[in-house]
Amino acid sequence: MKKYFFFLGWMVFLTTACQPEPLKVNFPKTDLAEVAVIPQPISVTPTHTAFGLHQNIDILTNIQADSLQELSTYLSQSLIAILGIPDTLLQESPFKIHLDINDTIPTLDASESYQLDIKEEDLYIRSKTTEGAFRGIQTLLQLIPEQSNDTLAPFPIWPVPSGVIQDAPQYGYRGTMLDVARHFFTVEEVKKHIDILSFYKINVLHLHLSDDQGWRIEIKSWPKLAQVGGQTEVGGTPGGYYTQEDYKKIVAYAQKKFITIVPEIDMPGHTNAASLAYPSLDGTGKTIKPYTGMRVGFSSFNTRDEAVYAFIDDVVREMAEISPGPYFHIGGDESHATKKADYRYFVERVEGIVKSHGKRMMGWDEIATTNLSTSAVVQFWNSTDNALKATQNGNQVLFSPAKKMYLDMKYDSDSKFGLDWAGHITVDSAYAWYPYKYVKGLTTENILGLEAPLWSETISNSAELEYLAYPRVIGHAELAWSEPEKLNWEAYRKRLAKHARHLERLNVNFYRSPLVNWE
Ligand code: TNX
Repeated sequence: MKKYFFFLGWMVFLTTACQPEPLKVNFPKTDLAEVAVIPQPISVTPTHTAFGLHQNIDILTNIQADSLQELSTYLSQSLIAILGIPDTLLQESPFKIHLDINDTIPTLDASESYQLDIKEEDLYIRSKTTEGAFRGIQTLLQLIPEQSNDTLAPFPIWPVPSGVIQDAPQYGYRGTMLDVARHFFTVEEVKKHIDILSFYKINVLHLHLSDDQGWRIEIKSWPKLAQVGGQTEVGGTPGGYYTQEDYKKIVAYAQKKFITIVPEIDMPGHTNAASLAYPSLDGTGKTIKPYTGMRVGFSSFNTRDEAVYAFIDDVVREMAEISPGPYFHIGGDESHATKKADYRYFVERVEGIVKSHGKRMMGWDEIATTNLSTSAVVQFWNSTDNALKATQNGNQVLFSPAKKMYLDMKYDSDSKFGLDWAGHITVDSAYAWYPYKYVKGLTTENILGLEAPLWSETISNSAELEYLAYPRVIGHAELAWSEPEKLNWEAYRKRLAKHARHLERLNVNFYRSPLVNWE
């Protein structure tokens, strides 16, 4: 059993021996139920003492598996960063964090469920899968007090309140979308976003990789898509694109944080950049020029040209090869320059292509007006009719109603960035609603999950992205994870206030909404 240990800085000064002194500490009374955890767990049972987190902690894993060793390293690195303690050194300690993967605990049925069992000298993170353990680690990181207690021992201790937490998500799909087409975001910017999202147990990042203003992913069989289509963005600034190597880096980074990347190639509308690169794709007959404005609905592929489907087959194949997740998103929104019958024909053909490459098709809610197979996922953003039509057809619906979940809507008229066509979305309005009650006739069973889209017409860097996304997406993360009976704005508001320290540590430029008394 491989073990990871924390360097015991103080010991080096006190003694050269490698045995830590027994630590007998009288912890002040703690209350696990008082700690602000977001998303709120299913059950929290305090036992009013504490686990003495300090520099010398032994992290143990119960089975030999590379994935668990990786997780153990991730946990030790996270603790080093949060506590600001020296790097690891192999050293035994009576204080142990146990990463236990166990198939037999009945309360841990779902793949993401976990249990934290926190005692004075042992802290157990139990789960059925490494994914569950990763979610449990996020909870543990939120339990660490901001300040160490330096009076309990000759070295700092961060007392983690003791007790038991049982947890599992409400929805298996808890996502957010980033539009890298209207403005390009670098690999590093996307990685930073992933770090913050994973802290709140978000498990899907949907990348909107193409639109009228830009094509952002290298397709080797059609190189001009990125080379020509990738040059522009909204406002006329230089765009950019991901090479396939870049994209793989994003996918791999996300995977380590148990986030699935969903690639979207938007079509048959929103295709000006693609048609700029290869004018034969166009179905509007207009001269294609670079587009850097903010209008929608003017472009279309030629849906009756076989060569267009050969092109799409190449694109989907190349994307499927570098996207390990189960989904491929075809867009399908606002195809106002495509005739209705052509649109239907197009979506049905493309669903066949997506399936032939082993992926499950996703599309914006307009695709519900076509003849879909039941495996397709309909992303409800605008039309409740389309959402209902989807469920009547047996399709699962991904919830992204613009009035509640569009992260690109302004908070209020003073917001520095954002649009307002779906209204202003305050932090409480984004949180205080129930997805399963939002569309009459739709129940929890019809809902695959939630996804908060961030369109990027008005934002172009991490600071602006974070201003719009945070804290609203944190509320969406709780809506998607926690049981509906637990959702309560007043209680959430108080917990969110206590998360300023976490967001500051993660260097997030979050919007300090006046509705929250930030601590
Ligand atoms: C609608 S939502 C769009 C996007 C825009 C967004 C701006 C959707 C499927 N289409 O093309 O960027 O509004 O809020």
